[in-house]
Amino acid sequence: MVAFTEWYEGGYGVSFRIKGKILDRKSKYQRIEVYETEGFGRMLVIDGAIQFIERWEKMYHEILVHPVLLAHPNPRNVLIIGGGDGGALREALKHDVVEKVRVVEIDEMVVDVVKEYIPIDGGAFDSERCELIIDDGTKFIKGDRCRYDVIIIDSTDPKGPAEKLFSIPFYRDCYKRLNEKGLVITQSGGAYFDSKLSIEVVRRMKEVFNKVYPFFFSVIGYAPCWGFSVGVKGDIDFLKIDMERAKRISTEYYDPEHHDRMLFLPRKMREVMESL
Ligand code: AG3
Repeated sequence: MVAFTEWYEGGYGVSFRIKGKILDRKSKYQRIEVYETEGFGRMLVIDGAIQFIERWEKMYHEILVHPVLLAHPNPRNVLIIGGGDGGALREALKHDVVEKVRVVEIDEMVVDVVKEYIPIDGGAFDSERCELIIDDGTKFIKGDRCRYDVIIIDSTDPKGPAEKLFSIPFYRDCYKRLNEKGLVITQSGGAYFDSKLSIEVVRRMKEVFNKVYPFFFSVIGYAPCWGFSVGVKGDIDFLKIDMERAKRISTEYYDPEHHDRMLFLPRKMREVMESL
């Protein structure tokens, strides 16, 4: 039996049986691999970390995109940092009020590989509402003069090129680039096998944003209970969403009817988060 396993601290593994390796390339920034899994389609792995599996990627991309877009009263301008696979872009474009989505991906090879071998963007990169920029997100945001309603940080983990995307100076730059009111969401590691990261992201975001909402959602392919953290600028209440707009969007995993329940945290985690 051939399997691919991603190991977490302490020896916890996330494993898939595979039919074969489709691709193994090194870019300027990272190692990119694509596998054919036995039962769930293709899988993208970057520097040994599972990024998504075709069959399950919506679990992550829906949760990363819809809660923040529906909590914003009028999200017209969206910035995605990372997200070179186009999954978050595809979900963002489902919102008819969104006029423009700019994707800033550091590694062009990710875009090319996914387009050719696992095109989950479903044509989203060809949309007139999308602009793809190949650049380092931290550098880009410093020189950027645009304002956004929502910023989505769809990055790899904070080892290697993505490390700066988890820093206070970067969160400050995001805050500056938001309109008067706005939201930022970032993936923030597993609740149990990366808890230090989940906690640290919230601590750092609290230094910058007016309000921070951490939550966890199970994403097949990642460690159990994957972390997401939302930072709010202005007086947006992340617990309230626009149900009218929600009705116009089809989802498999994110359930607008139970939006607030998504913020339930395991007890210890809640206590830690509240103490920050
Ligand atoms: N988001 C990657 C989430 C982090 C996965 N981490 C891990 N497996 N250790 C980027 C890919 C989806 N657009």
